[in-house]
Amino acid sequence: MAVLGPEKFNTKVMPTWCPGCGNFGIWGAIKKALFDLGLERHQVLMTYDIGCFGNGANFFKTYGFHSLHGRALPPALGAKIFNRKLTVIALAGDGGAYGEGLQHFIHAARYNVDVTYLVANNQRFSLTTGQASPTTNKKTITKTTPWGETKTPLNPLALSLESGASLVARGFAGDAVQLTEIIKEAIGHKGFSHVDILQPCVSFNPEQSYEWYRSVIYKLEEHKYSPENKERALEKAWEFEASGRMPTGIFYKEEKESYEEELWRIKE
Ligand SMILES: Cc1ncc(C[n+]2csc(CCOP(=O)(O)OP(=O)(O)O)c2C)c(N)n1
Ligand code: SF4
Repeated sequence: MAVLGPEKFNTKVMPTWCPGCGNFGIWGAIKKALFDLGLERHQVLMTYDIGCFGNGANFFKTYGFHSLHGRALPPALGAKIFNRKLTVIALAGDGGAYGEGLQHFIHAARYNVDVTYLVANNQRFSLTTGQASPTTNKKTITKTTPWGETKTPLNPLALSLESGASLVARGFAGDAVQLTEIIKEAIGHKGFSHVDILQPCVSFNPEQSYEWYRSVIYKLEEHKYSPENKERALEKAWEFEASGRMPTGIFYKEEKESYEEELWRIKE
């Protein structure tokens, strides 16, 4: 019998994403990470938001739960707290994660439940055809901001750092090799890990293209960066606003007891 590679996490359904969508790179990186970690399909639960990235519910062959908009985290946390053997990954777009589901994000980070949260950040509500999201840049013209976005974008990495996430990282959908390594570290980490993934939406966000990202990003691991210091991590989280350079990699990592570990220890 043939030994299956990362394709063992494929369903029979082919992705319906637009040709060139950044979600393809993320899809491949997640499957490779699960495979490299030696995980089997029955050992993994993936919970999904609503949206283009959330449609991954149809394309990953693991246990799955397709939740409501902004609600990928509640089923993930519930499952992990009561079945600590499961590897639990929650997936959402920036609209669901940082808009409708913002309170779940802050509290999941604060609780430090051992769940990996992968957010495909394309700076738009894309499935509904490109409205401004909480990470859309100021002055951007979209269907909901015809005269230009007036609000200041939210900084997701600074928010999860301040809220207590014990691993905080940024990846790029156009660099599947680095993204795979980041996802492996996030899944292997005990505690709440948040990976914000720069995801080009070729249909509704012409500004943040693959080329544009490649012109501003650099890798932390190539600059002798060490992720133990939260103050330093916060500086890195604000670096693009300060200097126009955008780091990718692991920003922060801290070993601390997870919520469910502590909970069950106290009970026992
Ligand atoms: C409570 C609720 N509000 C709004 C919608 C409509 N809706 C469905 S998908 C979507 C956009 C999702 O955007 P995002 O979370 O950024 O994911 P993307 O499509 O960009 O991957 C919206 C607003 C919904 N399904 N439920
Ligand atoms: S609309 Fe954007 S995010 Fe959605 S599938 Fe197309 S390119 Fe991807």
